[in-house]
Amino acid sequence: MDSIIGIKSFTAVAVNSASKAGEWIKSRIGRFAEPDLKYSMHDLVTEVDKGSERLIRNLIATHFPQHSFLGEEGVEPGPEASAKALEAVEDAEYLWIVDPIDGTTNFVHGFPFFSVSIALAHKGQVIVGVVYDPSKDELFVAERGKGAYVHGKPMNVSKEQSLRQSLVATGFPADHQMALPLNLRQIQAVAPQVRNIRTAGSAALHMAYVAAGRLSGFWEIGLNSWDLAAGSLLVEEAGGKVTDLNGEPYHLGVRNVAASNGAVHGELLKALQVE
Ligand code: 2AM
Ligand code: CA
Ligand code: CA
Ligand code: CA
Repeated sequence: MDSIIGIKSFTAVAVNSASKAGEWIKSRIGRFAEPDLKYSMHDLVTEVDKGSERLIRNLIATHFPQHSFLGEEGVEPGPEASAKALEAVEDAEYLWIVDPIDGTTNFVHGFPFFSVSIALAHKGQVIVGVVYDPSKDELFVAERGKGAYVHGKPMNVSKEQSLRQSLVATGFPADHQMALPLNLRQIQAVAPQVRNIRTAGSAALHMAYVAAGRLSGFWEIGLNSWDLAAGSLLVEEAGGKVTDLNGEPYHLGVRNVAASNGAVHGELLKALQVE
């Protein structure tokens, strides 16, 4: 009984933090100082990313001061620093994993497809996932073993049985040396096999759309735990499948991800086997 009560209040805090941060982010569209470049000209951060993370971190700390916290803006840029930061906390009893704005480039350009992503992991397993889209005021919530919901309505993955009938999404990696060329080869392999491909710029929201049945599948390479943790639970609880590109089940260290309605997963992974 304890754990049920506990998980409920975890979810309430996650939802409350995501919607408060989302409202604030929305109020700052077009109202922020010149973005800083993090790793390259493709990697932006604004005062709004930092402010959103601070807001969420403070709200969570008020309720759960003992819990660990991993947020994108608290970590040095680059894949090595991200991997190290995750390693340092992934065995924590309770770990909050937060992307304060997923889709910063969209936020900066006023393209209304970005989200706040908040996950809670218990000993490395995601037990609560919340993704909030302030532009559409859509709140996606999942609790492990209890299903996934959009605004309180149960969500289910889509029913397509083959790639031919599938609408899938991907994301262009920021690393233009290795990852982007690989992604472009993947797109070349996948495009002829699917109905069409979308790439809208927020991995967390793409995952939520797979959970909601709006996309049959999604893949992206070079992501981090804060991009995927919340969305992974949304997809799983909506009846879908989340793995790495070798088909290994999702865990917090997965950087190259495939998510789908389950039925087209094998076909998608196969199509993605390019050099
Ligand atoms: P962000 O907006 O939080 O940075 C789009 O393809 C996805 O890639 C988004 O989820 C985006 O998250 C992420 N992304 C953007 N720049 C990145 C970078 N330099 N390294 C890794 N992921 C990045
Ligand atoms: Ca970023
Ligand atoms: Ca992100
Ligand atoms: Ca971010």
